[in-house]
Amino acid sequence: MEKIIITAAICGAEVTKEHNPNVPYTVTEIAEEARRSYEAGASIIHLHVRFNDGTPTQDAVRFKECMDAIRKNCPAVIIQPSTGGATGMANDERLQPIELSPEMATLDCGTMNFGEDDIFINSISTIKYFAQKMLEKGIKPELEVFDRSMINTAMHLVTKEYIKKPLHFNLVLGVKGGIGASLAEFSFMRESLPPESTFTATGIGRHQFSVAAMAAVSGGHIRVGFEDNIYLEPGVLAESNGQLIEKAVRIAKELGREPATPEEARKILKLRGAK
Ligand code: KMH
Ligand code: ZN
Repeated sequence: MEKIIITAAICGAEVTKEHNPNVPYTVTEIAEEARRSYEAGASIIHLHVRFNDGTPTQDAVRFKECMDAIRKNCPAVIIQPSTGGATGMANDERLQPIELSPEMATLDCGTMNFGEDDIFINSISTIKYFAQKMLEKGIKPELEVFDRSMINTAMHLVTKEYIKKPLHFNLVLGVKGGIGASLAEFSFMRESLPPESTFTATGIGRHQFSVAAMAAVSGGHIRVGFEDNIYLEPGVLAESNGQLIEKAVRIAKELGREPATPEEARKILKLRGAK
């Protein structure tokens, strides 16, 4: 079977040191968590950044500092900045990391309740605006879909030529407000993808590793990390993102999938830097 791309979502915008003291905030902490993830087998770092007090920011200067520090620790790794940021951020605030011309970035494909009180706003015109910017800069969008309807929205944008094939999706399962993470829900999402697209799957909270296994056996790729889950096993906080990646690698290998290097991942995803 094809090699498996493991993405490490090392920090996120919502999880804090109160949830798990090992969540990285500073540039050094973020770069160190990226290194641990890479050494454990991750080929993509999905990146949010924080100020030193933990406040999430999309500030381009802070992103550049973190990206430079990550590249120093693991030069080959693919860095995938978030354009989702945190709920409540304005569009142009969220888009700032695009100015750094990363190889990939996320493109969130719909509006939804996000947890108990927050609303994650992505109108169709917002998604088009983000997609157009990525197209102009040759940045491959990872299409973040939190529910089935968001796949329809992504396909609408393909028709309108805001997004070019081959498509790459991230099926995010288990956010409160989005689709759940059962096998039936995973299969429904997976079967709804257009042919020839690649996909990663992300299970939130206790669903992290069951969704990883579903992705591994069905030809997909895996995302794990503190952004989505802080536990190594029930009741046991992970000491680092590296531990979560190691567990994902063990699952993937048992299921016959070897982790892809960043170079292999670039080829599989047809990124602009692929050799
Ligand atoms: N922080 C969430 C509101 C993304 O990275 O593009 C959105 C998010 C998705 O994390
Ligand atoms: Zn994210």
